Amino acid sequence: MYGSATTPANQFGSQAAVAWANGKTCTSNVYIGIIDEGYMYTHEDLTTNAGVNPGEIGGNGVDDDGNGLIDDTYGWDFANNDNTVFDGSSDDHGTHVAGTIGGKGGNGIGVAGVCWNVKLLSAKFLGSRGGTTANAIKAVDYFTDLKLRHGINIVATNNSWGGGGFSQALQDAISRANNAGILFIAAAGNNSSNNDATANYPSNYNVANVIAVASITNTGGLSSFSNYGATQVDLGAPGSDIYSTVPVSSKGKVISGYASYNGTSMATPHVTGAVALYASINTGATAATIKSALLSSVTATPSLSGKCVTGGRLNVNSF
Ligand SMILES: [Ca+2]
Ligand SMILES: [Ca+2]
Ligand SMILES: [Ca+2]
Ligand SMILES: [Ca+2]
Repeated sequence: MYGSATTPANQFGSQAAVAWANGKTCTSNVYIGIIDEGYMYTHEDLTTNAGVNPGEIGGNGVDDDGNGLIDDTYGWDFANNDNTVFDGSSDDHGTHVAGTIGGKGGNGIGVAGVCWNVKLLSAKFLGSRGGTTANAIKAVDYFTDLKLRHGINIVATNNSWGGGGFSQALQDAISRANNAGILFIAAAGNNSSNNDATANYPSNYNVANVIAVASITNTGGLSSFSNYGATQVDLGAPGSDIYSTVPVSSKGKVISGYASYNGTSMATPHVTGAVALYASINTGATAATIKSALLSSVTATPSLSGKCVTGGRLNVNSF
């Protein structure tokens, strides 16, 4: 989250803390869909930013909003087909992603996400054995439906996942999200490989709303694990040794905790948080406008030159 003018300073940080110092701390009128594991919406540093489906009354056993899902208050668990999107300490990856997007800022505890005030919603499709493409499609369409039928201001989904070959059905779902004005921000993958040569999905889907994110280190290098691609990856963002929220098992209970993770999964939510921040300031900006502003505001970075479309890294403050 550091930047050139923070203490400590790190020019290779996302510059989010510079944006905060300039008064850009987000507003809660923006929703982000997390397509991942579930996330710990009761976490001490996430609960303030836990979004709820406004059309659904929780706990009454009735599908109030008519989307076919009963009591989908915080989202839906497509992996287990139930309404508990948080199922314990195994939902650590999703919780880590959530904290980078929208850990509550300025509350004196834990971490701060790029977007201090945001509404997070969950479409869980990853479980202990991964997830299926069929459930990924349901997860993408879940948010598209919430936006189209309820007018919820969902500006982007965070997709810190990958695997499987090309799926026309998944591409069609991403296109439906595109038509609904929802950006699809995707991890480039962790195989140290070139996505132009070997396609990585979903980050390689050729739909206008897709933004593919590589990972950089705190010294500005391409992370050793990170995929890249001069035409198939858009930009870099911090993804090595990222400290964020996790659930922790302790004495038979699950409590709020923090941990450092590595991956393009961790780079991606920096971009998603930045998109949320931009959307909160530029109310009504279209997905195309947001993407264009994002990609034109990067900081040129030698390690990313020729390795991604922009040749640069996320700069939250100039975005
Ligand atoms: Ca429902
Ligand atoms: Ca209900
Ligand atoms: Ca569940
Ligand atoms: Ca905090």
